[in-house]
This record gives sequence, structure tokens and C-alpha cells, in this order.
Amino acid sequence: MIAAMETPTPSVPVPQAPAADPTPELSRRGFLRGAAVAGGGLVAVGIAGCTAAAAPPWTYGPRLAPASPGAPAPSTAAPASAAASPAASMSHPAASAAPSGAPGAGHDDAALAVVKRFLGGEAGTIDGAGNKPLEPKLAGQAKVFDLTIETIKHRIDAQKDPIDALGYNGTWPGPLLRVVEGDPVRATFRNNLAETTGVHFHGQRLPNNMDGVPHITQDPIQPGDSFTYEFTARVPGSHMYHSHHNATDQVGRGLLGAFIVEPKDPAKRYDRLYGATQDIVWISNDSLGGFTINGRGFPATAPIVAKLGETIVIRFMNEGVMMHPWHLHGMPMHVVARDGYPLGGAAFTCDTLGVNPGERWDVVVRCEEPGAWAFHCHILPHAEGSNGMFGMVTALVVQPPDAAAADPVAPDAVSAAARAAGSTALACRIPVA
Ligand SMILES: [Cu+2]
Repeated sequence: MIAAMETPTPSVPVPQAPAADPTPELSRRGFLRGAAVAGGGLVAVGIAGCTAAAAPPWTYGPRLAPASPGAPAPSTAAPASAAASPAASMSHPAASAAPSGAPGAGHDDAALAVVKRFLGGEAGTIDGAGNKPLEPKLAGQAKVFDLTIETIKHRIDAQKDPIDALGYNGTWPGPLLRVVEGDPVRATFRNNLAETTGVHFHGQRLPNNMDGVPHITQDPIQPGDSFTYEFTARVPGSHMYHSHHNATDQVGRGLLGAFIVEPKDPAKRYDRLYGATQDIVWISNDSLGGFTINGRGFPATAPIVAKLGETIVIRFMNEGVMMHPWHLHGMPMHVVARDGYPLGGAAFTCDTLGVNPGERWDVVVRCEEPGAWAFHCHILPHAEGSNGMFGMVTALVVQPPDAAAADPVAPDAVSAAARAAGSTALACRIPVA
């Protein structure tokens, strides 16, 4: 798994199921060293040297090319409160203000520069990746998770200043929690914020008093206090946990994470069902930090790296306030579950899959075409502007057979795969330092 799986070394992501999970481990190979760091996620919003120095750090849209006469001035500043509001997000204050900007040397230079950062493995250079599996403690049959709720400094990419965000156990997304259907779950959250909060396990069938909605099913968790959510994991599949209190702000700032419940029957798990060797958690967000995948924006998003013939699973989860249509180049996606529920005979195949806020969609990809394939949100102001790509962009890198011996975690794995597949792009001709 990409983000979900953590390697024995902090820098190398290796798919790894929680020890208590009897599920056979998925591929331990997996992503780039960078992917590990990025936790399997990818999204990004920031372009090198983007916003004006005076601009607040949450304006992660691409910097506009030098204004041409008569062109509207770039919008570089948005108040934090506005950036966190749905209305502000809907107006894409952080996105390109000129997505159809005139092409030219300025555009090409900027676009090349940002792609070179991606090809160079920027995702692997940033600490603090989320989505790392949190091993539960065992208390009898119960899986016990201890989490903190913290203010954190978070990097969207390697060049932007860190932003003031929130995290579970210090990361955005929070740790990946994985249990097995039927497990008793006991998750204690200690609120180390200066504000109140509450935690909702999104997608689970919960006892009402464990639903995590302050003032309806519980009192808000006060600063310095803890609350323990106890329930049985009844609904298998891809789910989430997140703040359900001042949620536009708190979830927008990073209080979110993946909660995966493996089916009790091993034959129904994706490794057995589809032969999947990577299980990738992909959480999108679109408030603080702009358009992000697993808390990062292109070029700091982690690529997905697979071998030709490998089958991978991607679990899309949308914690933002906008729908994002994820588009994979080169190969189709086989959509097998929605909100954790298997589609069965209603499973379908597509190359662009809209994921609404709150939804989870699981897709299977047969990696049958070698090369470096763009994988991005197809709302273009979320992915590319007049200064090149940013935000919700990454690549699925399918390594050809003759590259099997190459170091899969080399920083130029993406460009190497593209070159092997016949790319003539300048960025792929330039050796990565
Ligand atoms: Cu989008």
C-alpha cells in the first residue's frame, strides 16, 4: 500500500498490514521512497516560488505568469477564514486565476521547472507524511488506538513555508487505522488543541452515543480532555475518521484520516479477490493548503509506482468540500466499491471517476501499459494553470519488464519509466541530479 503501508525504515514505504490483522500482506514493494514519505498521497498545490512574499501561505495556487497588458492582476491573498470557507473554496481563490493563460516561454519554463521537481522525487524529501499505519494495542479482543489531536506545522511541498494545520498524532492525514470486520474498537483521542472538538467514524454503523457529534451525542471534547470511542467494526471497507465539530475549519485544516475495515472473510479482501499487491489510500482535501492528495500538492505528491502486470487498488476518499473527478491516463479503473459497500454486479469500468465530499470509491487498476501516466483531478483549475501543473496531480508509473532490476525508489523512477516508454520530453532527457 502506498501511503497506508509503512516500511521498516522511515524513508522507504513498504506495504504492511497491522500485525494484528491476519490479512496476508499486500505488496511490500510498492512506492518510491518518496511515496513513502508522502504516505501514498498526492495532491498539491504549490508551484515553485509561487506567491508573492506578502501573500499568506495558504494561497497555493500557481503563480501567474508575468501579467500581460490588460490582464487581471493575480489574486494572491485570501484571509484564512475565507480560505477555509466553502464559499471561498468554491470560488477557487487558491487556484489558477488564469488557467487559460497565453502559452509561451514563460509558461513552458515554469511548467518544466515544476515537473522537474516532481521527477526528481520531491515527495521523498519532505518529512511528516501521514497515512502511516498505527498498530493497535490489544485488550482482549479489542483493538485499542491512542491518538492525540495537535496543532502542527505542515508542508504542502518542499518550497512553500510550512502552514499552521491540525493533525491526529501530528500528521495530516492522521494515522491509518486498520481493523477486521467484527473487531471491538476502542479509540481514545486526547485533545491537545486550545479549542473543543469531536471525532466521527464516517461510514461505520455506530452506537448512537459513539457517533461523535458534539451537542447531539456527546459534549465537545474540551482542551486537555480525552474521549474514548468504543464500537464494533460492523461495516467492512474504506471509511474515514474526522472532526465533526467546527468541521469546515477543523477538517479543512487536517483533522482527517482513513479507517479501513478488512472483511472477516479473507477471500473477500482485495489481495485475494483481485490479486492486488498494493493498497493505496488517496485522501483529497481542498481547503487549507489548496488542492491536496494526502496532504501534499504537486510536485510534492507521491507517484504510484507499479511493475508491468501488477494489479493495484486505490481507495479514493474525499474530505474536501468539492467534488473531484479523478482521471487516470493510459489504463481504465475498475470501480468495485462505494462507501465500503461492494458493487458486485454493478461494478463498472471508467477512466474518470467523480468523488463527492464524504464518498469513498475503491478502484482496481491492472497496470498493463508501461510508462509514466498522469493521474489528476479533471477540474482543471485544481490541477494546472498558466504556470504549469499544481495541486491534484500525480502519476502512475508502470515500470517496463526491462526496468525490473532498476531501483524502484530511485529519485528518477518516474522519468526513467517515461524514457523507457519512449518519452521525448525535455524533462525526461535531463538527468536528475
Ligand atoms: Cu478537483
